[in-house]
Amino acid sequence: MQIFHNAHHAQHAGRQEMYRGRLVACHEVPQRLQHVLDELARRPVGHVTQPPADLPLDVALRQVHSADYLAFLANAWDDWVALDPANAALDALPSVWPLAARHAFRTDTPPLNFAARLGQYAFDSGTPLMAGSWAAAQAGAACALAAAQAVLAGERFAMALTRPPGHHAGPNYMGGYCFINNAAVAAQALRGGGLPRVAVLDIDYHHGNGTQTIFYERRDVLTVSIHGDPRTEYPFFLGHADERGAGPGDGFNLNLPLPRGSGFDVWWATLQVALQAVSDFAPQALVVPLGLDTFEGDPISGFKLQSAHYLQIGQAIAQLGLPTVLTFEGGYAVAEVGMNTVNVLEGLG
Ligand code: OKP
Ligand code: ZN
Repeated sequence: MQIFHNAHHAQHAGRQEMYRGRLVACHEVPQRLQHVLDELARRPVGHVTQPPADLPLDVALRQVHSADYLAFLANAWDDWVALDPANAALDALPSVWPLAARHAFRTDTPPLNFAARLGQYAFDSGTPLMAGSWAAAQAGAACALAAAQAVLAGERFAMALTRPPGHHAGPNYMGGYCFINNAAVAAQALRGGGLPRVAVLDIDYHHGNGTQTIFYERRDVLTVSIHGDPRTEYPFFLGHADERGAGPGDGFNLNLPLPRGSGFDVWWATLQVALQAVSDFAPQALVVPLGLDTFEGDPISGFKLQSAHYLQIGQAIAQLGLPTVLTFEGGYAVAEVGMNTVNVLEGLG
């Protein structure tokens, strides 16, 4: 398999995220990716390479994100520093939001103040934006695009090995450590390459709210997600079982929330439901937003999967028989994330 590695990922290295009234050290750290690369050096299950420089990235980004959001991201760091030169020493975090409520706040008159603009385009205060975040996110999207192109060219498996992750980023917002939705970029590129139907199977601990929303009204991209029940788990405000898609996309979104504390037996049984839904859709390709935060040792998540289970998960994905792009999402047990990731890749066969 081809593994496209984001050589620019470390330009994004947030210092602190807001958590329950205090700033805590970021969980989504550059060492996560380094551990995967180190494990791949020990167990070379694929060819680690970098995306070509001449990809049509801007077009690919505009197919899944709005132009105003992309312009916001491109200028965000400069605007943050312009707000106050002292901000150059700080990560940008939002602290005010246009909460959706009747007769309350307006977003039809875009604010000029950057602190307000940050709140307009970010849905949490856990996603620090810094000088290199846009460059790192763009280079990551290039990995996703390259992985899709590799699959279109006949590769059975390809992976975008990148951070920051992507599955929480929506059409016009960042959040959940995510800026650009790499899985959506890959799925859309597979569609653009002429495949009529593409399925997304999100197995990160957290609901892939961004991917769901991007494809919610479409029947050409099936989105399936197994995740912690949003009644108790992040991102809280999306990911319920009754979200089935809308308009022409009605019936083409499947959420399989599980209680915090679920172990492998219930997770595995739920995976069979997800795999059956993917099979029934009869797609020509699959995208797997791969989070390793289902691991029992994950510090911010609540499932209890063990390292050996990731081999089985890889095998089950491979048994679908589909050309598959994987994107690297969560997984915050940093010392184990390399082993668990490469276990999935080894299981693919
Ligand atoms: C991103 B991905 C924990 C607070 C939760 C957001 C979690 C984002 C997860 N202290 N903060 O889906 O792994
Ligand atoms: Zn996650």
